[in-house]
Amino acid sequence: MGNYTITVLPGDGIGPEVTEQAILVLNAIARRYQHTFTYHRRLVGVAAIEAEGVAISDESLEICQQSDAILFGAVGGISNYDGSDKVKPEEALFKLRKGLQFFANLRPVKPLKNLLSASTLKPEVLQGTDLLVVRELTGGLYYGHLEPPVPGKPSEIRQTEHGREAIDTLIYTETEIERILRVAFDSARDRKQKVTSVDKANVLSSSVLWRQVANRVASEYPDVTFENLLVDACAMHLLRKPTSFDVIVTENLFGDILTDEASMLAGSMGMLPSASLGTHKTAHGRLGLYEPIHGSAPDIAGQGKANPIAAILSAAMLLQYSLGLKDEAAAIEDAVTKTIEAGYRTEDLREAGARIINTQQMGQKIAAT
Ligand code: GGG
Repeated sequence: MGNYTITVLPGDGIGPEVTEQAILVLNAIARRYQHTFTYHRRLVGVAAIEAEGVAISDESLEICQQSDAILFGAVGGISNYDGSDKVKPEEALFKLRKGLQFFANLRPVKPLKNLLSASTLKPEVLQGTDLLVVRELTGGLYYGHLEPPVPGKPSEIRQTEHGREAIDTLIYTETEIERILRVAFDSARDRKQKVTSVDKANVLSSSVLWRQVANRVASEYPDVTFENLLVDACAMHLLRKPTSFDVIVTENLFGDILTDEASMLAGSMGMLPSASLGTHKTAHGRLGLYEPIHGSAPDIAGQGKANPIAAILSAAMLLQYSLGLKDEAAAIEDAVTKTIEAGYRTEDLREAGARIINTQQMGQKIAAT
């Protein structure tokens, strides 16, 4: 029985509709276990740009920092990404991650038994898949800086005497690499004791440093099986033999791409939750940001087609990691499994014999289970 404050950032596109279902489920948990969740709703992304002129306001950032946890939907509008947007809605996420130092992004991938046939992979290849991608979240190409550094400008397109050129920089300090590797090794100790560090050390200097640090940290965890793997090989093995992985640790952009690929092992992008954690402490544990890995999918927004399960499982991670409510988190995971076992599916998981329901109905089914 406890009182907790949760900042809710629904965002754009399908963000608000999936986040509402996560709140419905959290409220069911609050009733069952007699907790009080107080929600502070704030604008982010396109919604914030239109109302406040920025992707996330300083006041919203402050409210996030004061709360026990942050529940995030998705950001992004209809854009052709040709540089014509004055302010990018995605900046909200980058500011939150950097500002609150959420350097570790945990993305579990565990296909549900009854969804094995929903994947494009054969069920016998998927059977037993249970992996965790630990994505570094506050460094790499997302946050590189120009030399000399220009504040707030990780990259640019510039005019030279030979025409235009574009520059992005990929920078990692040894400290940044070491702290994310330790998250991976510590996580592996609670799982199947295996870590795969993914890099591109045959090409990138940042990956050579990454590999040197990984080898050193690995030597401190003799109980954990360790391997280095090139990112291209990892992309292939995820489809060939996903059961060979336990914890995958990798840099920011590789982690973003590999987890979109890995989501198809679980049947859909709409199935994968995530937790972004740092070192900021709260009265109840660690401050964290919880969001589905999918984006705002503006093409299906408002049609009831979005799968809220990734958002609902993100709420379960919020209970576990930030509020320390493990039984309550397990109750949500159990309700999701049972709802899927009962044959209910959203549009993204359509298959023969499925009982197709909409976003809201899926939230209600899970909340009532
Ligand atoms: N819920 C995830 C989301 O909104 N994704 C949009 C996005 O811009 N993602 C970039 C990233 O996660 O690095």
